[in-house]
Amino acid sequence: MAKRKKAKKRRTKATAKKSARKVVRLSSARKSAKKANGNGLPRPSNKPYGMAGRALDGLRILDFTHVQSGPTCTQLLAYMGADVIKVERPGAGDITRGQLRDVPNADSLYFTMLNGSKRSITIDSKHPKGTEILNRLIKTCDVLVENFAPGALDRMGLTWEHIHKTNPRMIVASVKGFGPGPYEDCKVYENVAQCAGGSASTTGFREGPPLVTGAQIGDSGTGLHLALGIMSALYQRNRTGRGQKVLCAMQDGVLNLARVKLRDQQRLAHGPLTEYSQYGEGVPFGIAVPRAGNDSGGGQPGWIVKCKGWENDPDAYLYFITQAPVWGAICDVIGEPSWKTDPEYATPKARLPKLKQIFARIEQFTMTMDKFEAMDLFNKHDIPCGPILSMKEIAEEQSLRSTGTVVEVDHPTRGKYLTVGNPIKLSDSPADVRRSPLLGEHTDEILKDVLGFKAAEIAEIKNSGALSAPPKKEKAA
Ligand code: CAO
Repeated sequence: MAKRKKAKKRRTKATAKKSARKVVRLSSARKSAKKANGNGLPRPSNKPYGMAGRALDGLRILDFTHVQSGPTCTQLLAYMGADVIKVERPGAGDITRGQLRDVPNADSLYFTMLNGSKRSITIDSKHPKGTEILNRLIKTCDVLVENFAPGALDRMGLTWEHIHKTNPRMIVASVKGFGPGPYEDCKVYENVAQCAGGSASTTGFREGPPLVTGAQIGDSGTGLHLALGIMSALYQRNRTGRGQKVLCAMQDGVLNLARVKLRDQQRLAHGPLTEYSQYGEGVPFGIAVPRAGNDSGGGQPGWIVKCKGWENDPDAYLYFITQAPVWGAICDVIGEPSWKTDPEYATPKARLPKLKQIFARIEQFTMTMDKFEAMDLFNKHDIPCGPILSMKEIAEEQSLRSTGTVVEVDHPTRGKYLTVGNPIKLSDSPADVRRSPLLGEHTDEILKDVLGFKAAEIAEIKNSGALSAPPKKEKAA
C-alpha cells in the first residue's frame, strides 16, 4: 500500500513537472507567435530601411582562404555583415600579402583589395595548441571556407568527419580547381581554369591563339558561385539543423559563365552559326565553336569600332550593337537612310553577309567623335552601345564612387587605396566596406572575445608557439 502511495506521489510530481514545462513552452510559443507574422517570420521591423543591421549580422565565418578565389567569396560575405575570421599562417600569412607589392613593407593591393572587412588571426594549424584553438573556432563558427590544394585541409586534421562531429551545424565550403575526376588532385590558378572551362578556346580572334580574359572569371567567378552555395546551405540548415559540404570547382564555374558557347557547340550540329561574322565572310565552321573576336554573344550582331583619338588612346573605342528594332534609327544617324528599305540591308538576314562592311561604315561615323559623344548621341535613339572604359576612367568615375562600387579606404601602412565595394546592393543592408586587416591584427581580440580565453590562458597559448612563426633554423657554419 505504502509502495503504491509513493509511486502515485512520484507520478503526480512528474506530471506537475511536465505541465510546468508545458506552461513554459506555451508561454514562449505565445511570445514567438506575438513576434511572428503568421508565417513563422518575425514581424516586419519598424526601423527605417538601412537601420536594421546588416543582412548577415550574426553569421560567423572561419576563413581559411588565400590568393583570390576563396577571399573573393568571404570578402562579399563580410561586406554583407558576416564576421569573417581569417586564419593565417604565423609570420607569413596569405601569400598575396607580399605579391605584386607596390609600396615597400606594406600589404600589396592584391591582398588588401580581396580581404577588406575581415579580421585576421595567426594560428599554426599544425601545432597541437593551434589545433585546439581551431577546434574551438569550429564550434563557434557557422561556415568554414577554404581553397587549399586538394587534401591540405585533411592533412591539417580538419576532415569533414572531424568538423561535422565537432559542430554538426557547420557548413564546409571549398573551392578546388577541378571536381571529382582525372584532374581532381591538381593545383589550379585562374588561367588554368579559364582554359579548362571553355573560355580560352572561345576567346580571341579566329586567326589568333586562344586568349585569357582580364576579368578573373576562374577565381573571382568561382568565389561568387561559392558564396551562393554557402547561402543556400545556410537556408537549408534552417530546416535540417545540419551543415553540409559545398564544393565549387573552378572548371565548373568558368563553364557556367561560358555556357553560351556550349549552346553554340550544340547548334553547330544543325548548321553554321549565322551570327558569327565568319559566316558572313564565307569561312566554313570546324567541329568546335570557334573564337569570335568581338562578335556579340547574343542574337544581335555587335562589334568594337574606333572613335576619335584612337591613334593615340588605346581605349578610344565603342561597342556598337546593330539591334534589329532600331535599324532604321542607326541608318538615319550614320547617314545611310537608304539602307532602311534597300533589300540588301533592310532585314537582319540580308545584313549577315555584310556585317564587316556595315561596321566599317559605322566606324567611319564614330571616328568623327569621341566615345562619350558617340554614346550620348546613339543613346538618344535607343541604340545600344558602350564606351570601352579604361581602368583609369573607372577609378575616376564619380558615379561609381557615389554608389559605393568603388570605395577609398585608409590603411595604416599603405595609406589610402581604392577597392571594389559591394557590387550587390541591398536596400536594407548597407555594405560594410573596411580596410583589410594587418597580419594577426585581431589575434588577441578573437581569442578573448570569440573564444573566451582569459589573459593568463592567452599568455600560455602565446608561449606555446602556436601563434608565432617557427624560429628560423641557424645556418650551418
Ligand atoms: N598553419 C600551418 N600550415 C598552413 C596554414 C597555417 N595557418 N595555412 C596553410 N598551411 C599549409 C597547408 O596546410 C599546406 O601544407 P601541406 O601541403 O604541407 O599540407 C600548405 O600551407 C600550402 O597550401 P596550398 O597547397 O593550398 O598552397 P600552394 O601555395 O601550394 O597552392 C593553390 C596554392 C592556389 C594552387 C592551391 O591552394 C589550390 O589549388 N587551391 C584550390 C584552387 C584555387 O583556389 N585556386 C585559385 C587560387 S587563386 O589564383
